[in-house]
Amino acid sequence: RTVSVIGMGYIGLPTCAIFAKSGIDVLGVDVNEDVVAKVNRGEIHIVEPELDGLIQKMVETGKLTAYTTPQPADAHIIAVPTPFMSEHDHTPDLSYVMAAARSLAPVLKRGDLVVLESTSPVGTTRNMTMLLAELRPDLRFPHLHGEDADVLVAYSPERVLPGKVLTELVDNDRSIGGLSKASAQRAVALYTTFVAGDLYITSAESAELVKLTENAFRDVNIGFANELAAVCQQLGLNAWEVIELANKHPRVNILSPGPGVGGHCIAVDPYFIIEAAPDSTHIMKAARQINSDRPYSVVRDVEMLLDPNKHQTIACLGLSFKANIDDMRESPAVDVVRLLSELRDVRILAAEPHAKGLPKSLQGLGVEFTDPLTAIDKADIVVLLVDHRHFNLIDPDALKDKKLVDTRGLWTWRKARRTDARIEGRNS
Ligand code: SAJ
Repeated sequence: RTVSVIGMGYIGLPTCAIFAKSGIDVLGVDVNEDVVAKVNRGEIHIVEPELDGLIQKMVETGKLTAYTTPQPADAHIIAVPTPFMSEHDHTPDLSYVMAAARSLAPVLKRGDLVVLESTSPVGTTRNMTMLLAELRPDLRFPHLHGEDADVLVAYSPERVLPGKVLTELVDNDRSIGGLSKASAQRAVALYTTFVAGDLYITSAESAELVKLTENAFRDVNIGFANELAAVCQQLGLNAWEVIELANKHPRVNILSPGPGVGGHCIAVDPYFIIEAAPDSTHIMKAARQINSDRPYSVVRDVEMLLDPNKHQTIACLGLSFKANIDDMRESPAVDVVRLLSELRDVRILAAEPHAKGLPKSLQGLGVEFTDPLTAIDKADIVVLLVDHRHFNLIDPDALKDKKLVDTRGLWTWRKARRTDARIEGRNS
């Protein structure tokens, strides 16, 4: 049996590795020639724990081979990006999915299974199938021929967390949305080769919305935490303390405030629901607004601490989009540093222990890259942007004479909490 995976990115490449590990011959496909050449040398172009060794082994044993165009196979998985059009136009950009379908169409044959894994607006799997049917009038597809189709089509979204991809791919439950019963069953048979979690069958449209819903849920909950942070700031209270104590309630579980929501999914996916149902998405829209305004409110907090008569140094700690990873793309921390660099009469020092230098978007803005302790030492104001474990270990004495903007509550609450008295419950 052969499986081809179209798109060897953050999801596609680990998926290639896991299928190959379970004994299937895998054909990895990517339009980027460098990626293909790299994979065929047993190397990888993304950072993900334990992926490099596994890819190397699978290529060496001949289980994984990479190509620049789709190849004949029994099952084809499409795992390409679905961004939105631009920063100002949040309509989904489906060109990668449709281009993948176009390139796949010529190699499709009777009995093949096609699974779309890319996060997609509701209806994409069906639209993609319509395109395949147009390009291959000699084959029957499930949107027209139901259970009598020649090619089976399904949607099954990944839900893995960057940094834990190889374990979550195996352990997480999965939704499988078939365009027909037979499609769903074939997709279930495919994923049982490596998924240890449960597989739930539904329609392609429901599965599409399930994926979007998961990330919109998280965005709304982070939005609630960020709104609470603004309320607490107005009332002179510590948001992290309020949240921690509210979370002692057995049915309350508030997430953590921060400088905004980054990454490639949570700040994007809610728009796919909002676009589809603009009149019914008040909470999702509000959360998006709150979360995308956060970098500006961090800058306002810094401005309040600035002395207008002095040239001051601001140390920004952390540039990645979340704790303990090196990924600085779509990072609210990077947005904050960029906005701070526009202020007058300030020197900006940025530190990111997981990186060797500034990301491209901060180069040429006068921002200096340095290590955290040097940045703190030279700073009048220290802005903590990412709750890396590394920053937890910083000696509080180093921060003693500094003005602090702690966007993650790492120093101002978590440290204080350790020394606070807690009255133990009777059963403890
Ligand atoms: N964040 C907060 N406060 C929190 C939690 C997160 O401000 O309490 C921020 C983070 O700092 C980061 C952003 O939100 O900037 C997103 O981080 P994340 O850890 O919530 O999520 P991602 O983007 O790494 O991965 C998410 C996951 N989705 C959910 O948890 C519902 C993952 O399971 C998905 O597979 C992934 O999106 C995806 O690919 O869709």
